[in-house]
Amino acid sequence: SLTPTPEHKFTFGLWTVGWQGRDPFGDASRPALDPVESVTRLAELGAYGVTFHDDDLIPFGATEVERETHIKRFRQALDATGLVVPMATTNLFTHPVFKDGAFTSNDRDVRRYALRKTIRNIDLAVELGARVYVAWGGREGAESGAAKDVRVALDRMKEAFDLLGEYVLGQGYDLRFAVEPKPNEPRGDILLPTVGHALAFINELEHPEMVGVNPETGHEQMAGLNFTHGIAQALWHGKLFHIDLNGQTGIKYDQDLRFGAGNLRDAFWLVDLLETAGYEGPRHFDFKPPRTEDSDGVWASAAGCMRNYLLLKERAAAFRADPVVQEALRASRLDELARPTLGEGETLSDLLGDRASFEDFDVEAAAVKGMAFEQLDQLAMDHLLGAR
Ligand code: XYL
Repeated sequence: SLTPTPEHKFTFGLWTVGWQGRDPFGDASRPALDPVESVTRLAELGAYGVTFHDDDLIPFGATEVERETHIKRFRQALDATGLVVPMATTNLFTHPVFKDGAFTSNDRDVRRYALRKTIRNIDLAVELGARVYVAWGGREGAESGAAKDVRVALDRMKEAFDLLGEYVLGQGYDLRFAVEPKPNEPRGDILLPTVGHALAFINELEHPEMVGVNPETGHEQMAGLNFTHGIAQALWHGKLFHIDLNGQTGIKYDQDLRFGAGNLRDAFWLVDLLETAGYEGPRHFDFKPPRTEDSDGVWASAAGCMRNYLLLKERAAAFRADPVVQEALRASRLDELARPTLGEGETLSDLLGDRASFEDFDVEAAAVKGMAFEQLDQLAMDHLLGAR
């Protein structure tokens, strides 16, 4: 069905529907949105949960008493609606103190402050039931070469994740981290720019098992990469701890369109993958309703994210169930890809001794055989366009 329900596990960041439309060229085009209203409206639309940066919920600089009030109101809204908080994160980018980054700022005091700010919000995240803590390195980066010694900055980044891991273990929290890669914006170049960079970095940590990735559709596409392939590799490594879904049209500024807008075909393959690969985490939307929209447009945009996901889920399921597609998959030899290259019990020396695999292999005959990918892809297109 195309009606979102909590079972679909759709979640939204408070900062998404709450985005006021401020951009580098223009002021806010919408009034501030009360997080309590966001919770209520999202629940009405069929969402499962909400996520937040510390400062989305508790304005930066709030007193302790104000902080408690904000948390209490939010908690009441969660209780009233049944919405959950599966993930939280830290704002380490808005305040000018973070202009050179947080965990990797050249200013050591800023790094210490960033860790304290993060740890404070980790406590709150856990209190609210979060199991994943996202870390987007918003301003961890540089605009010029000598400004950042990248190898040393990575030492500091590792130090930060090791300390955060130590804290979580020490507290006995059931919480894992998810690194969110992004190639650029707001910095000229951001550290850990892609899923691949992040996966390699994680292996160097004290507790790699506690850290995975939170890839965002538009971020990989800003780097010209195939998002679905990145997600597939993250799944292959057992590292897809969370996901940020949105829309993007190629290599340009971070558009944060609603899910399904932008690269629709990649969205189709992504949903096909998530729905068949056993990913059980939230389907989290990290989008920005364009600043042209008023409040009705904001909720239409949020509803559109979920509707497009469900539409694509239907189309992808129909594609997989179609006997003609199954035949086309065989014609494209996907079943053969799934077979190990060596036979059962066969060894490397068996392969080396197998004349059929080399000396007697008819290279020319193998080379002329087509892969039949075009027929297969057109079937996908027909399903995506609702023509089958
Ligand atoms: C901005 C990022 C953030 C993170 C959370 O491009 O997507 O919204 O998801 O800090």
